[in-house]
Amino acid sequence: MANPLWWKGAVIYQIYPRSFQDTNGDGIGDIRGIISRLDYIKSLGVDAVWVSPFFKSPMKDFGYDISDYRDIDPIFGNIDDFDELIAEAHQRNIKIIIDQVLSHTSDHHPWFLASRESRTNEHSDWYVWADPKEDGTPPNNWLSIFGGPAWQWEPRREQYYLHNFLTEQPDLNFHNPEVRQAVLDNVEFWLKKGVDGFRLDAINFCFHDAQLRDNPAKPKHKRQGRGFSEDNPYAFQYHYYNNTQPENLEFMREIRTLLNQYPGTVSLGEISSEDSLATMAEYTSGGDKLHMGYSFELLTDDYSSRYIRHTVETLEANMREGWPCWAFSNHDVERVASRWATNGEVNHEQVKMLTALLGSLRGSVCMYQGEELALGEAEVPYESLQDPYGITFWPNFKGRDGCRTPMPWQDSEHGGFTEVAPWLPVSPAHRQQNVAKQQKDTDSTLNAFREFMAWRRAHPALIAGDIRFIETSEPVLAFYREHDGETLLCCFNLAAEPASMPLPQAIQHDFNDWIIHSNGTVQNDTLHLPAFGCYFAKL
Ligand code: TEU
Ligand code: CA
Repeated sequence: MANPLWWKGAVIYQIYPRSFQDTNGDGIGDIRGIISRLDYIKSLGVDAVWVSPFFKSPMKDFGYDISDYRDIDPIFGNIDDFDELIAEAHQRNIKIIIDQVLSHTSDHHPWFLASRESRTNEHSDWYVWADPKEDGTPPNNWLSIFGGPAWQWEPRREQYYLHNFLTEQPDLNFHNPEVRQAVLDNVEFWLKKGVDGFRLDAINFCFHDAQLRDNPAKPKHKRQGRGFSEDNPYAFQYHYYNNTQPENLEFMREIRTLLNQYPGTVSLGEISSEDSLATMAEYTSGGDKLHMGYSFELLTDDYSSRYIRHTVETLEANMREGWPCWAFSNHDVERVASRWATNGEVNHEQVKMLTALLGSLRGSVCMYQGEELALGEAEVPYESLQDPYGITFWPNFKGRDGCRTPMPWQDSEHGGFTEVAPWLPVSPAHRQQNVAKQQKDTDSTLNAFREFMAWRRAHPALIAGDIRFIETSEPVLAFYREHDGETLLCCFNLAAEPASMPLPQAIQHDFNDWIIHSNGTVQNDTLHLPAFGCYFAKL
């Protein structure tokens, strides 16, 4: 029987479908493109893919604004393509996790089109509507993440509606039980199709503060990280949606109850609150809420062993039944190869080390397409910009297009992604790092990725083991992973210069012959690590 706990310690490969592979020559990736690359995905040695939204959408936020939750957008294909994707993936023993954007819909969704018409119709209470203040201004001071007030005026109702993101992404009113039921019915539609789980977009945004209280101000030094520009006022508020709303936890239970009817399916919640470590623990506690929480904490600019250790240890201390899920990159943040570059340039040895580090943390991990190729953030000129978030805050914040440019499969004009001008240009630097070239190079990051993932699979301590950190000084990070009598020592040099640490315990053997990027040497109880070196050993 298939293992229902397959997701514990799984490696999940995130696909941004617009930019993965085009098969019908319109310059936009599609589901058939994913199918055509399943053998490549299999070759990476990952357990699952998470596919970003491909549902019917006006594409104001590139699919995170959904107008039909049960259909595929024609840009990406049709429902038969999706069925085939599931079948072909499952045949290769790859699980399929899909995105579910529950907190808001598109403003083109029939629910919203009805709701906006009047204050008295079947859907009038399905979104968050509020009267203006006496002077006609919005009901409170809430701001949208993407800029400006979180309230948009609707003349038909003479009321404002709430949108935490774009104005084209009105927030559903989760206080209304009919809304929750309708949302869960949509989720079940995909469970019946045979998906293996969900990445739940912005799941802590579902419930708003029913009293509509003003958000309190936040001191400047406490602003949220992750590329938020200093002049985005959103960063200077505490937000009521992520103050423990008991209703939100109750909704997590409703989701879990549904998933329990489909054994082996998993929920991975994207929780981006101010105190996301605590919120993650809460949302995954008790064994009756979400299975996994997606951590934002390593998507930040902070790159030091102290920070990484502190983050992982804090989460470990908070988390009980829940299981963490770590990522260094995704479709919303600057690619890690650039973000953590130590001298401003992508370094392939660093990326190999980071792959080994991410794959050694306790928890599941998400690797974002192109991370296996050491792709850095692409330069997207203002004229080519697509992301509305970036267009608003340019040039202080350049938006998310730099991590969303197409996959470079080969060294040709559009990198083998498409035959025509793609929706975002393929980066010339990425073309040099293409898949075909890296396949042939035994020393490439792509082959190091594969080799590491294969080795990881053979070591249950790395998948299921406990984690225990060792006292080190910068730039070395070191910990044990322990499972079933096996103890592995994992050491990483985060810097571009050699480093060393005292070896804490005698070792049985190292794995230097086994994995190319385990390359430390021991001399008189001291471990010497080359620049961006790693060391794996058995105690
Ligand atoms: O992102 C949720 C979220 O919290 C974002 O604010 C994220 O932190 C920000 O984009 C970082 O720059 C999810 C999706 O991942 C994102 O792509 C969507 O735009 C957003 O929800 C709205 O659906
Ligand atoms: Ca296409």
